[in-house]
Amino acid sequence: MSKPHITLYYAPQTRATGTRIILEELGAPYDLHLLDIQDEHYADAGFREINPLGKVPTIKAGDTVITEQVAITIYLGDYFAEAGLAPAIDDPDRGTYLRWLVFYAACFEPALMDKSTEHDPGPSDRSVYGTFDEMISTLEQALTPGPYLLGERMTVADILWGTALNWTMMFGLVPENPLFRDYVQRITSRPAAVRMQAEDEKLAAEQAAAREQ
Ligand SMILES: N[C@@H](CCC(=O)N[C@@H](CS)C(=O)NCC(=O)O)C(=O)O
Repeated sequence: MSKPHITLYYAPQTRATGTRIILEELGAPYDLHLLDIQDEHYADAGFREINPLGKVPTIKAGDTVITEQVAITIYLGDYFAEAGLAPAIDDPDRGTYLRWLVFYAACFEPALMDKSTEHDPGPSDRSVYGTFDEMISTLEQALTPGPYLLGERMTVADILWGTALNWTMMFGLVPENPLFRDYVQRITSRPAAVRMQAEDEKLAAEQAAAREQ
């Protein structure tokens, strides 16, 4: 069966950057649909018909719309399985892989958003992620001994986590420590991430210049 054509709805220097790095690491062919999310009208041209939240990353795989970084990551890792960056469904590592991917959306992001908006999640036993510190120390344990979430085996989950820890440490939301710093370095120094970082800087500058016209 031929693979569906992938279109990535994209804005530079956003959560979509991690998804684009994943596509590059997988060697997957894709088209880029560029959006300037700093332009208040960016979703006017029909993007909300595709994703009612107007958020990136969003992908279209053939006629199927997939939103949410984690869903997209799982989908792409499986669809481009020949790249060897996702444990198959019957692989003993599959459960751990899914665990840390879902932890990203279900615990890490809510904890960060609460922290950045100074929202009190309530007592640990009522909060979906426990406390912020418990969430961080759980992540530290997941990355110990490393070098990746599955030990010696790197997967698309590491690309998601490595790029996310990079921007969240940069914004001071996640405490810097040698474990996270080395992990981020391991992911962001890979050729795909270096290329996309440079490309993002160029795209962001072009969008800023176009906004000023
Ligand atoms: N839950 C979404 C969050 C995506 C998200 O927040 N994307 C931001 C960019 S980093 C966005 O599209 N913001 C544009 C807006 O809401 O106007 C996911 O995990 O994919």
